[in-house]
Amino acid sequence: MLELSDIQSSPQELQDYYAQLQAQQVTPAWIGGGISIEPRSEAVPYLWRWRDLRPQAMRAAKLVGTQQAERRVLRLTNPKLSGAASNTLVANIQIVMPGEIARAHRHSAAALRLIIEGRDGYTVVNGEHVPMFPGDLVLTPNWTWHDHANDTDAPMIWLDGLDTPLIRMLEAGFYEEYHQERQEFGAAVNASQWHYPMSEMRAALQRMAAANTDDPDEGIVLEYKNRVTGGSVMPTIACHMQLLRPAEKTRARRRVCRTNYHVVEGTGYSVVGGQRLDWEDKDVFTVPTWTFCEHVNSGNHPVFLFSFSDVPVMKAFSLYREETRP
Ligand code: GTQ
Ligand code: FE2
Repeated sequence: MLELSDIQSSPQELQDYYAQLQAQQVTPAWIGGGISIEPRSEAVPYLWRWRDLRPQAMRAAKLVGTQQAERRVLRLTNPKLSGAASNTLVANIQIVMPGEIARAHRHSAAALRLIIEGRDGYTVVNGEHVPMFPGDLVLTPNWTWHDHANDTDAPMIWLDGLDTPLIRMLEAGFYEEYHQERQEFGAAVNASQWHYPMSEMRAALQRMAAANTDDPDEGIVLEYKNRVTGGSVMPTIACHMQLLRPAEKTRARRRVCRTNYHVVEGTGYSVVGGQRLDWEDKDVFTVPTWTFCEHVNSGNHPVFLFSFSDVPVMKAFSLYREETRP
């Protein structure tokens, strides 16, 4: 008969054994925490208000130059993490003032920008001039050269999303400076492979709303499709834009991924892990993995909710799950 073995050791024997193992840099796997029955995040839901962020971005622009700061960036920091909004993806606010440039470099972290304020500043991506208008999504995939410039008369402020915490976890961080401060570039290219204008996204969502073709679980939401591959915008990051009609309330959903949201426009709230986050134009909030989340438009105008997540990473390893709360 085969059975579970039942061995009663003395506490002293066990203690001596564990001490020996420790001295040999070996750990018994049967003591201490191990597996959890479902994902539990160190990170917590959190909201950053634009009305608090904007003045601090303007202050940064007074206190430090782009000579001093490679990038003049404020990292939105999850209360339970160090210097990052989520475990895999950072959400940062960057400001480039009139007449300023942010010098050219490249890195193994992938980055996106969602333009918040200012119009007609630009990023040069691998020698291509990418225009920036409010709500536009600009990509700088990993190892692409990029520099930013603002030759307008108003500040350019945007939200940066990068997979730096993931890259750090994978110990794959590389970084290189370009041999010049700026790249050479030609005429602006609209809707290039690096550029997803808000005007297109808005029109596509409004068409969906008019046709009433929304999924009851998801609502009216579109994923940005990489113009070259047809897949997620970048290998590690997927981007979505959701339209919430006035008084619309989504069903509570949870997913195995980390998601950072940005309110492009509108007023409402999200209930994230039982916590209500009231938001308005340009606020940013983070949703940890496997946390129920529902969104409500409490205003009289449509809400446009942008989000970026690490779903492609989870899918690549067959780890992705999602569910609607029954
Ligand atoms: O604009 O190149 O927020 O390299 C963090 C790192 C922005 C950028 C960030 C970066 C950039
Ligand atoms: Fe960069």
